[in-house]
Amino acid sequence: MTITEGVFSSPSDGTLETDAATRQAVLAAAAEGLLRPDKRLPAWLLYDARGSALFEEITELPEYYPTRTERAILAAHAGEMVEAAGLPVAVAELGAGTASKTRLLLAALLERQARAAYVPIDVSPSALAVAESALARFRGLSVHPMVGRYPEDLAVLDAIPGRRLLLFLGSNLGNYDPEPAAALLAAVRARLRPGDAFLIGTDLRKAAGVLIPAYDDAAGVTARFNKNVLARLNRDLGADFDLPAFRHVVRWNSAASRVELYLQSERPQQVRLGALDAVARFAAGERIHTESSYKFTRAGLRALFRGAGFRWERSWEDPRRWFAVHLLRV
Ligand code: AVJ
Repeated sequence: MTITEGVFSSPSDGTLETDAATRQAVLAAAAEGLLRPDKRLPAWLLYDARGSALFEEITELPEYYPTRTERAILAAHAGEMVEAAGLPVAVAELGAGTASKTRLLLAALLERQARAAYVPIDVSPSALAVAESALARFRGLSVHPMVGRYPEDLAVLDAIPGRRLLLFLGSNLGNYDPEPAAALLAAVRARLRPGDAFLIGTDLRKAAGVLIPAYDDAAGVTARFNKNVLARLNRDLGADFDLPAFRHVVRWNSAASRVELYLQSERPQQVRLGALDAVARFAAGERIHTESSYKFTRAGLRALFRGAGFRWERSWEDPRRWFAVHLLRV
């Protein structure tokens, strides 16, 4: 297959730090999120090179069940999943990261078709570089990494000819509030063609006693992951956040069915946002909302998928029913 060159910004040429387009988006996010009473930052900001490496560490924590649960579902059913998608197929993935779980699907696919294309799309060039080198030993696989965000950069899917299997794993959908989540799914749906398949992994609602430790681990890795967003703003924006003056706070919001991550200012302080030529003011105890991680119900998911114009085909779950992977059609 051929993919139009130039559509992709390759992670292997140039620096692994923030590119110009991403830097503009960082500035816009800080301007919009930090100069207001209810402070917030978009979750994608967490994934610079260090944030992506810390997230990989999170996936290995004993308390963080989603990655190993989804991996077990994929390990048990990868063959069925790719066959259900319909072969031959080219694979694309939103938020691919290092593609550590995707390798199970790609291996199952390459047992059934000799050659395959894989287009991992991610905001983190360093994570994509890891994915690319890990996949180099997969015979017959051509990898075309793409640095981008979604829904903004979904047009890249148009360049992939033939039947496509689009992956959206890791409950990455859970980072989106209900309205943007519905809009993202509708935008994905609009890019897919008849015959394409959409495989999406979603974390399910469960006891707060399981959820909270998954985001507030004993080793403090998630706290470092969360605070790293401030280090990123110091670098990309020339801000002067004092990291020790902020505390990692995790809440389970049952009404909204989401885990909420915050950075709480431990004292009154002013932070200069260099490139924005502005100052963010914090009262003692004031928080920045840095991430939400929605936990879905089956009924909620069915409504969300249907509302976006998808046809649900089947789901796979782990025995504890903590996580689900769904195959959807246009
Ligand atoms: C990558 C969005 C699925 O919400 O569980 C993990 C991110 N943040 N620990 C999640 C995350 C803190 C993760 N997702």
